[in-house]
Amino acid sequence: MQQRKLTADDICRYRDDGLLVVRGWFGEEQLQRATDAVLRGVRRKDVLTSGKPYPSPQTQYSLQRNHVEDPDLASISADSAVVRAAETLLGGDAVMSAFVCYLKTPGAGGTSGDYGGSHPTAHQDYKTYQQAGSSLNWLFAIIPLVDLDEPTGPLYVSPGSYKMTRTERAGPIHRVRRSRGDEIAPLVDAKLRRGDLLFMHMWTWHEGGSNRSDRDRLGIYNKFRAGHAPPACGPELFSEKAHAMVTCENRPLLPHHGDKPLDDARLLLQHGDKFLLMRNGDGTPRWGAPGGGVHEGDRSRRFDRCNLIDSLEINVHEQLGVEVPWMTYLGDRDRGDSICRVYAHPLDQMPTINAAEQIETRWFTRQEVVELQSQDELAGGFEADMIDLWMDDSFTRGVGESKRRAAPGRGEP
Ligand SMILES: O=C(O)CCC(=O)C(=O)O
Ligand SMILES: [Fe+2]
Repeated sequence: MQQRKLTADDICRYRDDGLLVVRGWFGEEQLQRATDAVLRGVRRKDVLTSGKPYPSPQTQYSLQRNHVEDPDLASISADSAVVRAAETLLGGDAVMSAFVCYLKTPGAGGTSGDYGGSHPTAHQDYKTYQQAGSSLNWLFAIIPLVDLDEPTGPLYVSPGSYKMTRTERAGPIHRVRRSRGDEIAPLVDAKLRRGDLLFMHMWTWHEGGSNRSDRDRLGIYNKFRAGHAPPACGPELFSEKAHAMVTCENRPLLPHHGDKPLDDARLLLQHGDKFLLMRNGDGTPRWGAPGGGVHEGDRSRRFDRCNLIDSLEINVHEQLGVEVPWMTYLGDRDRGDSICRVYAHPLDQMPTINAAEQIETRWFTRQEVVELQSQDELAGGFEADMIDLWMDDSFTRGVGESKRRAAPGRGEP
């Protein structure tokens, strides 16, 4: 095993190129255990393969999220030297936002083009509608488990392409102007080999080649994000077991976890120093944030089941007659049998509220919400906490969108 710590030169290269390949990072024993774990994993029945058992030809198998419960996948993913290096590049504490492993059998195709439509084959994975992709400070830690050579399907990357994407501050959030595929430098083969480690910036354009060899193409494609840069469309929840297993020097790396269903989503609507709460004339007289249950569109996806923005858009429109084009994730609250997810949306102008029959609305200051809480007049009980989270400017927040709005008609993920 060679280098396990980034040098000043590595850090400069990452800043210049938006990617860094460190050769020979992993030892053979760790690689073999991970490889065996992937092969165990793809034989499981719950793997996402459109029902084709491994090894069917021309098929991509994905191990995601709770497959990290396999100890050999957990240990390579939470490898402390990898996490420390990710923290150096992210500029702060890192958490794991996605565990992903792909295995492509011979004949499987390459990755598809960008969802924005500006490149036919390459893409970048900053996406306002995708759980890990919608954070504003994240990177890939890619661990090829075979040589990604010409026949097996290289990973092509566009050095420096991340610099073409720009952000601008818009009040409490940042907006991203994603670069277009025709603005970037040509893609080159990253020449990844088994044992290497690739760090890749969230805005770097890339493309995975098709597998024209006679063996499997496999690797781990994890995402790490800065702890203060939550995913704008809401994180996936890992199992409690995964949460307990995936730690780095005793620090849990999976902050979003829970085995209960996410079945409620609420919106904190802010205008100036006021927040809109509503109550239902025929129900309990408590005041709560608008929102409610999860609609079919958000339930039916296999991936990104935690993006509840579409449901919330629908519910808020029904309740208040207000169109909310985007929102940003704040936090989750345990409600006993289930989990409630809360988003926020700031309004520049006071909206016209056309509340549904029976619904009463009122704008409250934070202090008034705190008073409602002390009088036990809040429906959720977490409304004041969420206001405090929203006002905490140590977080870097972006725009979260429903998939229906951001990428209509696009397949998974
Ligand atoms: O197949 C590959 O090597 C690239 C996969 C990819 O684009 C991704 O994981 O985001
Ligand atoms: Fe990608």
